Amino acid sequence: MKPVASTEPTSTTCAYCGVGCGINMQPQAEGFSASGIKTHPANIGRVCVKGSALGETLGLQGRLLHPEIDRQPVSWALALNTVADRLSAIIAEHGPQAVAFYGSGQLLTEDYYVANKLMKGFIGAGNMDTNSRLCMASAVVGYKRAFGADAVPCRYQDLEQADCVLLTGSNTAWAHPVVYQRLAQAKKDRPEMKIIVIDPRQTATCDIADMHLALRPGSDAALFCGALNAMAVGGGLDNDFLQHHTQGAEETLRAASEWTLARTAEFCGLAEEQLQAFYRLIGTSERLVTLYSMGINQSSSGVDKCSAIINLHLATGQIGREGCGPFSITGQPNAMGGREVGGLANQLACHMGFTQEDISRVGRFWGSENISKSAGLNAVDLFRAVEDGRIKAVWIMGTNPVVSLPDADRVRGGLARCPLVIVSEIMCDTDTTRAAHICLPALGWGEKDGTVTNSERCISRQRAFLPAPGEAKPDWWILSQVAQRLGFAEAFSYQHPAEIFREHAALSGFENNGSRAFDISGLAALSDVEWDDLQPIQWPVNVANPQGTVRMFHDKRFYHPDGKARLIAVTPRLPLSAPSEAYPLVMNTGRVRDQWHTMTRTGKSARLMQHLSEPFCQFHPEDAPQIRSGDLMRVSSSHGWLLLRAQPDTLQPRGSVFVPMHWNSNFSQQARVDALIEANVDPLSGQPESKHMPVSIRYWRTAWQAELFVRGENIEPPITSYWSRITQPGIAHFTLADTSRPADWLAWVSGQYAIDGYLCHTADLGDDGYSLLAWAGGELQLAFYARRRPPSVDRQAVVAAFSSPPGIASQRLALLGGRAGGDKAPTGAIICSCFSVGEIPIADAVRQGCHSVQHLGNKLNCGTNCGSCIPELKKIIAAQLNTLRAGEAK
Ligand SMILES: Nc1nc2c(c(=O)[nH]1)N[C@H]1C(S)=C(S)[C@@H](COP(=O)(O)OP(=O)(O)OC[C@H]3O[C@@H](n4cnc5c(=O)[nH]c(N)nc54)[C@H](O)[C@@H]3O)O[C@H]1N2
Ligand SMILES: Nc1nc2c(c(=O)[nH]1)N[C@H]1C(S)=C(S)[C@@H](COP(=O)(O)OP(=O)(O)OC[C@H]3O[C@@H](n4cnc5c(=O)[nH]c(N)nc54)[C@H](O)[C@@H]3O)O[C@H]1N2
Ligand code: SF4
Ligand SMILES: [Mo]
Repeated sequence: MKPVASTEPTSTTCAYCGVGCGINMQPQAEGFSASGIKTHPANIGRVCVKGSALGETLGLQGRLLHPEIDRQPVSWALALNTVADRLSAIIAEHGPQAVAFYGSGQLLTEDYYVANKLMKGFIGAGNMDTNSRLCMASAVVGYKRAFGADAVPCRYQDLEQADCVLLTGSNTAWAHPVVYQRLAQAKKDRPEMKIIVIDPRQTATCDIADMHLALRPGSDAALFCGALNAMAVGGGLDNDFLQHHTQGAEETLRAASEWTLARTAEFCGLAEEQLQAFYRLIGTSERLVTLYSMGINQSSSGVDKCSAIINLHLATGQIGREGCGPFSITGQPNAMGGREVGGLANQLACHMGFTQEDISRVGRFWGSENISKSAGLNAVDLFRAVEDGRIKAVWIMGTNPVVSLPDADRVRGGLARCPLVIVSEIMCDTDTTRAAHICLPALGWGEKDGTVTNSERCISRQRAFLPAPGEAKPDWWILSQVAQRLGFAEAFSYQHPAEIFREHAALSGFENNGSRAFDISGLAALSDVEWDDLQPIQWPVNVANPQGTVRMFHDKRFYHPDGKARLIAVTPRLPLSAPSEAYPLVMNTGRVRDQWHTMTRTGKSARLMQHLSEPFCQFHPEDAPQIRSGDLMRVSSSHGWLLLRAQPDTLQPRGSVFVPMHWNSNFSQQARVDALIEANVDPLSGQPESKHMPVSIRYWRTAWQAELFVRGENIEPPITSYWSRITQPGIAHFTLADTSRPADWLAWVSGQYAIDGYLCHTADLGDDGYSLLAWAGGELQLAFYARRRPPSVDRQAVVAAFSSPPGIASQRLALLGGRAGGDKAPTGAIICSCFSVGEIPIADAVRQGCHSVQHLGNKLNCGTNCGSCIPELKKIIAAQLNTLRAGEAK
């Protein structure tokens, strides 16, 4: 492996999404800069804002650096012995079914393989599941039902080669930005290419769409059945393909025939004309790709939705060719790797299941007679079993279930009752480590070495370029050490991740003979050096396909025993929970552009937090006219409530609100959205319906709102009913609010922070508010601005004053008013995170004549790097032009 402290760039794979971009990390005088690798097939040199900010999230603040038992640091020896002893005792007393592992698509393949092998092969229970249950489980079952294998038939290039791309349940612009950039470029190069976005919300992705179908939430299966029926009626089927290469067409077409234009339009809440136009576009496209993501998978009928999509592709022969295919895009950097090793509880290993044959085969390969004979519990059931005591020990690695699982408070309650909770983490204080008895410090991205597989089945290396911090260790090492102490030394004697990779590759080819899609036996003989140098390669990689270049299903042979694909007749169903009088709106949840999941990593970057800095709820203004922008609002479901910033938005469909999934309880008082969500799951995949929860919303009356800046790290928020933390370098920054006003502001602030003895400048605005600047040694220590409404504070100016205090009285006075002294203009919310360009200068530039994204880019640089902000730039241009025109019309 590369010597640490080299001045050469390290080529690695991005830590974030399933696009799996190749990234060069170049050492700088201070830290590292990230840039896209031109030869990587996933991104061809591109990078998005999260990728380009990777260097900013490498700091060690908040890291878990030592093993801990009951939150006290202990030696590795003691931690590992304790884990092994306590697991052994529980297994001895209650049997192997009493223990469970819960892993993550953010583990590397090598880590994942060892975890799965230990649980399913040696402890002998099936209870190893993963957060991919919340993410890809429905897509996996959809593929397996259709093809007999969990094999994604597409490449990113197909998106560029298609005549028509359907993006359904995917906010590609924000969640898979480099794929979006590639699509946007392809559309520019070939304007005749059609892009259709299917999403109840009008998202940033709609910016490049020729058509947006804002369908009724949860109605996608009907839309695709309707499309299939329209193809059948209009003569658009590939009958030859259906006859020779598929089964199930007859029943499927019969079931679809009920989805007439009128019925589909009614069910989906779309106009017949729009549906007709949609069918026409599909029908006239030689090459169709359907890219689908969480709006499809996270559903109580997610598998059927996947099948409805795949049916359309099989019936029209849009598969196994260039520019075609049903393409489920993965979320996490190694979601696909987890599927390969068998990380889901219903898989055994390497695309094998729990058939007698597979159990025997894997047992012989691993040299174990104790292979689990049956599938284990999937994530939701697993945490229910933790709650009701069937599971007495759970080991959580690389995921934060107290934030991300539905019914999250119940998950937290279950963990609190569990006799043994082990958490392998990179961060010290997460909602999940708070529930742990034993915390094990893992190496993070940039420190660890291994492989990941992206959405297009491309295996790439993640390479270390940083020294191991503290006592942190690779996840595979931690697992192997525990396995050895459990008595499985021989099977877990790994010294190097390449050994694990070779074993995994060998198992994939073991007695395979073309029967299993996942076969990377061509990589089983890599030397350590070859593994280290491994260039991105798409599986399968075997004798028949040594370079990984052969297209999946090009020969129209599938993995069912008869070699034929299956069409599956489906009955479209709406989500399980319907709105009611008490909870009349539906809450949709998902991602924002610049944050990753539960924010344990992206939350460290001040730059990434400038885009959307508080947890929010978007709703159509007519659904709650009494709630205005700048208010706080309470969002309640039958399970709990949240306090969020109100974002009325006419682009939000009536009847539906949107709340981001990201904010954890380190970042906001009451914003863990999964605490509100019922754990309704798909009966076939066990995947929860995370995008559809009936809620009510109401105005939350505040007596005051404030912004607070306090010098220092690890500063606790003050005691208030609402707070939210905004990352700033060296400063704790909070937005605050409460329902009653303290009698004495100074006493209130000094009751929370030690500012006694500091020089205080204050401005008492009576009922309207209060400002306070506290100084010590000539340096600003604390700044506080309370107002009746959200105070208008130039955040950059206040943050800057902490490092360069204003020299003259007029500037201090300006600072007390929350403004920069002198002529420095405020920037407002940051729109372009790459160049930190704010909303105010952008709007000013539009008013001064920059009426296109290109113009704005020339003037301010915004949108010229990763391009993720282009949809928002367009929105600002449109809004400003509207205002200008309205002004002219008067
Ligand atoms: N910035 C950022 N990028 C990420 C991540 C992140 O945390 N942050 N996470 C990664 C991960 S793990 C994943 S899984 C992916 C997820 O990527 P996406 O699935 O693209 O992201 P989401 O925002 O969860 O949801 C996508 C869209 O589904 C829509 N939707 C909701 N209900 C329905 C419906 O009934 N039908 C249809 N057609 N659409 C619906 C939502 O309105 C939303 O716009 O993103 C990956 N990339
Ligand atoms: N309401 C709602 N809920 C959702 C979703 C949604 O759209 N809506 N999306 C779901 C989806 S698709 C997903 S994928 C999940 C994601 O949810 P989680 O997996 O819970 O989210 P992360 O924040 O990525 O958690 C990863 C954890 O692993 C830690 N970590 C990072 N690197 C390493 C490492 O190398 N080793 C170890 N041991 N730990 C590490 C991080 O600090 C972090 O705490 O959320 C799901 N939950
Ligand atoms: S698109 Fe995804 S993989 Fe690529 S740089 Fe952005 S976050 Fe990383
Ligand atoms: Mo995901």
